Amino acid sequence: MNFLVLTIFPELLAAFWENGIMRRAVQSGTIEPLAINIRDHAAGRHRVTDDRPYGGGCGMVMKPEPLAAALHSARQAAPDATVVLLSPQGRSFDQAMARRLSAARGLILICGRYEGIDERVSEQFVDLEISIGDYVLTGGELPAMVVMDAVTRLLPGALGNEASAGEDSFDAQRLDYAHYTRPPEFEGRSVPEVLLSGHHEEVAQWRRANALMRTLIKRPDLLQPAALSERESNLLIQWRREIDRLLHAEGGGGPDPPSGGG
Ligand code: 4HQ
Repeated sequence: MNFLVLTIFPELLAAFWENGIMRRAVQSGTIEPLAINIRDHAAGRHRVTDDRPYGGGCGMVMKPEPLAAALHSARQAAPDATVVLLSPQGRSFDQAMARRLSAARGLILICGRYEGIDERVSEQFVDLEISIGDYVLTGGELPAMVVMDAVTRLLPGALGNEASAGEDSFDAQRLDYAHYTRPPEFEGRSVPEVLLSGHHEEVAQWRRANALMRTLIKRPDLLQPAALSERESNLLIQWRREIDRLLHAEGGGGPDPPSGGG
């Protein structure tokens, strides 16, 4: 997949593309990334890319002409690519959107700086406006990297192991289960016994239950009752009974509080 990033700071992307799974994806031809310096498409001796806002006020706005010219050159490299603008006004990025984008013919990612880009560029050229979250950054480069990272690991061959991306917790609307590696005891804490047992079906059961419990405790908003399997509904009912039993146990006050100490 072609990733064409329009930015005034192309150096920001180099480290991202030159390391880890992104680097491997470049080497295997899974992705073909290119940063296009908007300044290279700006006119005049000073190659100015920003200007003062009409109507006054603080901050600067990215001029439309250099952006349009940079976009034109990106379109020549990838005529069928989806044009994405990274901005806080965009639709919230999530795993489902990453999945949809992984089927695109390519992505042209426009990274604004300052107060953002001239609205007419957005109206004229942008297919999709994406926000990576409700906070304000200094530029669209980090959001563009977030989108490319999430999309790349979904492309065939990018992770080496085809199963990995398909087993993602968010595709199943669940958090991941807890992971452990050696040593079997660390600072007095043991790895759950069942994971050392070699019983694959029991391990799988423990992981499903662990993922469900973590989701219930940490992100209950993810649990859609309709999306629960019968096995999961039964687990939830069982846990609720156990919690009720503990809350209404004789003595009323519940178990003794922890002693502190540590
Ligand atoms: N910005 N998700 C302002 C973001 C942002 C976000 C990008 C800040 C664009 C001009 N982009 N510039 N959050 O905060 O995507």
